[in-house]
Amino acid sequence: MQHWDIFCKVIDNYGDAGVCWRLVSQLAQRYPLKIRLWIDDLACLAKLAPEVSLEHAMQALSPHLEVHHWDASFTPTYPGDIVIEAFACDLPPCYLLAMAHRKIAPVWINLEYLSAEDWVNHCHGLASPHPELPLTKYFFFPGYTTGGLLRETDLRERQQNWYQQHTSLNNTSSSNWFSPTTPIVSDAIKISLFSYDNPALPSLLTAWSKSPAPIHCLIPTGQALDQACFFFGIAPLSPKHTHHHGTLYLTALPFVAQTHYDALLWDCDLNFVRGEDSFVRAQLAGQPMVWHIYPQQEKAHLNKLTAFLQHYTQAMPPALQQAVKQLHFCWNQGQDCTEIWAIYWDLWQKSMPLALRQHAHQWANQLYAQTDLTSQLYNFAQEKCT
Ligand code: TRH
Repeated sequence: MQHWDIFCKVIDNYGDAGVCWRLVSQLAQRYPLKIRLWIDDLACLAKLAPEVSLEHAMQALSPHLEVHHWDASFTPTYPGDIVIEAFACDLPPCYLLAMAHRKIAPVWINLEYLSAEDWVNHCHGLASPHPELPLTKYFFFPGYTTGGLLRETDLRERQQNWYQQHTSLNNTSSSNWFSPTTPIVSDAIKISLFSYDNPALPSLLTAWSKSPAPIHCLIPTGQALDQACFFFGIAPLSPKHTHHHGTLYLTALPFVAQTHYDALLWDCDLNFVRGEDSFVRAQLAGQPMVWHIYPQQEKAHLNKLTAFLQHYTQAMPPALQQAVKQLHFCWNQGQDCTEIWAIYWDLWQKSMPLALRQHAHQWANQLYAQTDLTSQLYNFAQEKCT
């Protein structure tokens, strides 16, 4: 049985663990492999995957999948046949040496961050020989024209089943997220908001509280919720509690397991997402979305954002294309979003009521037509083995 080692260092937030967890779960489900996930922050992983225990430095979650706490006491272990270094996290030096001493050198792959920029097309799959050891590292880029996106094989089916169940119950889906005392505003537009601290947030909250139609904003516990509560001058909302201001209903959500997060995206009319993994899930959900990109030094993230929007908005009618781009730039540069929100709202709800939804649906179809990341990565590794 082929043996895979996947190394993950959590820089901050949840994305590094989120991507690695999805990858190992999918590999373990699809292929006859023995997988070890080495991660330096078990607590972060356990938030996404509650089956992970904080008590055990090594735990077998299934016959094919082990989770190991990667800490300073890392001791040399026999390396896997395939070694994945997530996001250039630098392997432990003793492990690297052990790789070099294996009779057949492992296939060593650096799984990079997702980007729609052109240059990734040239770098995807490139080999880089180690300067001193008899090892070669390959660069694998997730992406729209490169290594694909993480996607479970049954995702679409689960989404369709979810819609069927909830619409057949007369659309009580939202009640899953709220406490029984929360008013269900039946005609409200539902918006999920998962973002970083953002100076633009007050302008959106203000616009939503003076909206032509009620808006129900669902915010997972975290930075955006803290910021929203501070803006309204209220004590931090406990999960499932609601603050009502003008036409805005703001409900705090608990941070749910990764397997449950999709249902929130499916349930909402518009999703504000961030980083990498929630951003991909929102696209696969086939609902309109706004991306808060992870800020990088020297504003490198703005090039990444531009490249994505170029692809994402290409098939939109020009007015919508412009509004979507502008909303993204205002939001990501922390500028006042009042005006652009009014334009976006008008196009979305009045002038072109179906255009955004249809576009989001078509975009998701395009992504589903592409081979997913796990299959591509597995095939890439097998090619390099031979
Ligand atoms: O949390 P993020 O901002 O993560 C990252 C990291 O900051 C990382 O360092 C950076 O490199 C990367 O972004 C680009 O955003 P992301 O990627 O969306 O990860 C969030 C994860 O949390 C994702 O797997 C979805 C999951 N999630 C839940 O499981 N439950 C929840 O309730 C919510 C809101 C999210």
